Amino acid sequence: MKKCHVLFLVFFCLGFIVAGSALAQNQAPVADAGPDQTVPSNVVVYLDGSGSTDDTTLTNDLTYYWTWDYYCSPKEPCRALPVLLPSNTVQSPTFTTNTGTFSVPLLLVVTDADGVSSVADSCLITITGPNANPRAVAGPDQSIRTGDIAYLDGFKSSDDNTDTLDLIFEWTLGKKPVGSTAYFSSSDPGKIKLHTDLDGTYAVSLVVEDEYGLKSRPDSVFISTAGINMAPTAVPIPDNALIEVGAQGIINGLSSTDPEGDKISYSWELTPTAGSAAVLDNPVWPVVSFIADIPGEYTVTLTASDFLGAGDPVSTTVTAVSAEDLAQIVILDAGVSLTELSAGAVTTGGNQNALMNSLTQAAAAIEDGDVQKAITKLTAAIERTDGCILRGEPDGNGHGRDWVTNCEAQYELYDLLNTALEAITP
Ligand SMILES: [Ca+2]
Ligand SMILES: [Ca+2]
Ligand SMILES: [Ca+2]
Ligand SMILES: [Ca+2]
Repeated sequence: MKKCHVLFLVFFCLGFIVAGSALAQNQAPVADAGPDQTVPSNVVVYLDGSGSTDDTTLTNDLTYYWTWDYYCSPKEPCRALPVLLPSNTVQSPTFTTNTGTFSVPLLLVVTDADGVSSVADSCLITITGPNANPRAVAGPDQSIRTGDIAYLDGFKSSDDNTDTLDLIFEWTLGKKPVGSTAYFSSSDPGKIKLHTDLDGTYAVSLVVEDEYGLKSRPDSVFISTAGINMAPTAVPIPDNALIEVGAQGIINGLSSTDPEGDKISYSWELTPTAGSAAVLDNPVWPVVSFIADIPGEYTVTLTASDFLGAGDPVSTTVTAVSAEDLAQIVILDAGVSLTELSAGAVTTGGNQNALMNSLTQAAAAIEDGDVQKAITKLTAAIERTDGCILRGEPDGNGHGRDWVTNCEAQYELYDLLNTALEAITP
């Protein structure tokens, strides 16, 4: 009796195990209706049931059944829901959204080859209404130097349902200067570079497209390069110079300017006086020099260029004369300046005349070849106009009192008279 119970239990338990094994061999599939989707009206929606799985039947061999989870009632008016294409029994059907705004779940049930069905999975389809066109914003008009790059940014463009970063950007170069080969470059479709080459106006338009293929109106941006970048102005200094034969003529171009602050390059040309063998030491430096080997006029021409090209050439002359001529010319210049001084710039009219006499006598001594006398007269004259430069103010009463009492006037006369003195001093 006891043995019989045991046997019965064994068979009873075995029966459960066999039955359990049979059930475990085919489990129900699992449906996956794909993600929820929010879409505008009149667009094609793509459903995706390919995430469904089963233990015994391959995903592609499952039977699919999609239905809208929607029932009309006295409370809920009946709607015409979109028809799934090509049918509601394929893995991934499509449908075109109708007008109106609503949210309706879409259910997917899959069935395996043995006829075992899944629990329904749902995705929520929300139709937001008409799809608005995106708006293209190509950015403000620009003025740049010819040859520079215009940076264009379309990321101010927007749309009702497509993120700006997901818009499709189409840039078009329309109008451009005749003969231009300007071109776009870009590493990011929303931001492009226009490489300009000629003076003029470039018209660029932007069209953006949302993820449902709806395009914006074109937005235009104008890039102007006409006359924006001016050539540099060449300024050779000194304006006109007088030097002694055999001396170095030095011309400085560093005062040249460019309106946009562009880097300036220098190009110099020397036209020496007839018979001279003078050459410029380095005609592309900002400062040049040459030796004035014979008396005469030397013309030095500076052309200043920026990265776009040359400005107008500007010339200056350097006149080379003998030491005696140089001394006489500058003494003459000093004499002219002295006679022009107002009463307030000298001690007395008598002193002004006395100083003038010294200059006249110095010039005459040079003419006569009496260098020592010329030096004496010049030295005496210089003593009457040297306080400001040597001591900071005109010398007052006493030996060497200054007859010229205006510092500006002193500087000019002192400089001229010393040039004369240096020229004739052996
Ligand atoms: Ca199964
Ligand atoms: Ca849109
Ligand atoms: Ca410039
Ligand atoms: Ca003095």
